[in-house]
Amino acid sequence: MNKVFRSVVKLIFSFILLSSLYACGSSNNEKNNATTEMPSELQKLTLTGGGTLAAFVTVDGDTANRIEMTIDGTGTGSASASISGLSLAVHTIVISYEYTDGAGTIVLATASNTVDLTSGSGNLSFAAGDYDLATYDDDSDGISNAAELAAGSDPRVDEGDGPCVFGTSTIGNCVLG
Ligand SMILES: [Ca+2]
Ligand SMILES: [Ca+2]
Repeated sequence: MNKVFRSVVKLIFSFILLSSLYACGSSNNEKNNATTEMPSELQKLTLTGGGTLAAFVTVDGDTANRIEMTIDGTGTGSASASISGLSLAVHTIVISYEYTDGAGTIVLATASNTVDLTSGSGNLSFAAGDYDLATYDDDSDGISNAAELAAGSDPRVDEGDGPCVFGTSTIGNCVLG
C-alpha cells in the first residue's frame, strides 16, 4: 500500500510558457507546480458577449470533485489551482476550458495527460497542441466552439450562411456584417 502522500499540487497555467509539471518529494509539505500553454485559439479569444471563460482540473476522472482554476487575466494571463492529498501513484489529469453565458455553458477545449508520482517526482507537459478543440462543436457545423466565439458567430446556432474568411482563416457560418 502506498503511504498517503499528503501533498499540495499547484498547477500554474501560463498562456505563453512551455508546459511542465514538477513534483518534488523532498519534504512533508509536497508541492507540484505546473506551467502550460493555453490553447492558441483561446489565447486570442476576446469575450465580448458577456460570457466568461473558466478552466477546471479533473484528477483520475473524479469529475464530481473537479477543481476550478483561478484565472489571472493580467499580463499574458495565467490560471492556477491547488490539489491536495494526491497519493504516490500515476494520476490522470484533465484540463477543461469552458465558456458560460446567458444561454448556458459549452466546452471549448480539453487536454489529458498523466503524471507519475510513484517515485515522489514526476513531469507532466501540456502544450497548446495537446488540447482538443475540434471535438467541441455544439451546432455541428464543422467549426469549433472556440473558433466561432473568436469569429463572433454563435457556437450554438448553425447560421447556415456559409464560410467567410478572416485574414488567412476560414470560419464557417460566421455572421457577416
Ligand atoms: Ca460550430
Ligand atoms: Ca454557429
